[in-house]
Amino acid sequence: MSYTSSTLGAIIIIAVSVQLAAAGSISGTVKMEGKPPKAKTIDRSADAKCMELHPGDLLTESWVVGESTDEASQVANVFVHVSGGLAAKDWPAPTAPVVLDQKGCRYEPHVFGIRVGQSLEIRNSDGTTHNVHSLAKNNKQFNNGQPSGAPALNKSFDAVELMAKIKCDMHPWMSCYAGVLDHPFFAVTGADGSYKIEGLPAGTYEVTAWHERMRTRTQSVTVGDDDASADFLYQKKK
Ligand SMILES: [Cu+2]
Repeated sequence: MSYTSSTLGAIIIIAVSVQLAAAGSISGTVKMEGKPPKAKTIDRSADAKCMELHPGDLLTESWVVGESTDEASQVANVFVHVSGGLAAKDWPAPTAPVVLDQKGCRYEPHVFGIRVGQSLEIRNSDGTTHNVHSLAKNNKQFNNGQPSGAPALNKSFDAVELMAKIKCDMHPWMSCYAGVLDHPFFAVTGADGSYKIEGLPAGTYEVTAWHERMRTRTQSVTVGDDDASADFLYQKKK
């Protein structure tokens, strides 16, 4: 049988509308009232290599903010995830690993999401020795030295954990955080505080934002045919 162009058009339209009905998204921006403490310059004099590897100042990463006024600041490195309302279902973890790099004596990325059972490939791109020390609470901890040029370490997490801290004992300023989930509905805010969680079936969900220096915030969000929006505003501590 041969398809006319109008039949093909109809098939394409049906395919697109099925996809739209099956998957929505939640997006928004995370801000805090006022301005956070200023990032500090890290003293790297204990390891000359770290001075070389990261020219210019190396700044603390507890507070990375985008646009910042006296009223509000966009906050990066917030882990936003669906924390309730998902139908009981297995969401197979991707076979591709999450890559965590040590570069210029800092971790890249500083905050990331990973699935239970998914491989975490830890690279050392620096010409110096790091050790990768997991302080996980729900998962087995690990502590491995990784000299310059050593092959990547492959790790994984067996259980959900919010958040598993990883640090370097050689360079005390180096830390990062992994949000370990058994589903794919999470995102980390970028430099402008924005995030987007995609592929959600229609429904009402609990969405939680985590930041290393602030308490978690949770709100209820309904995803329908349109993309839902959920902003978070951290109030100043009273
Ligand atoms: Cu290190």
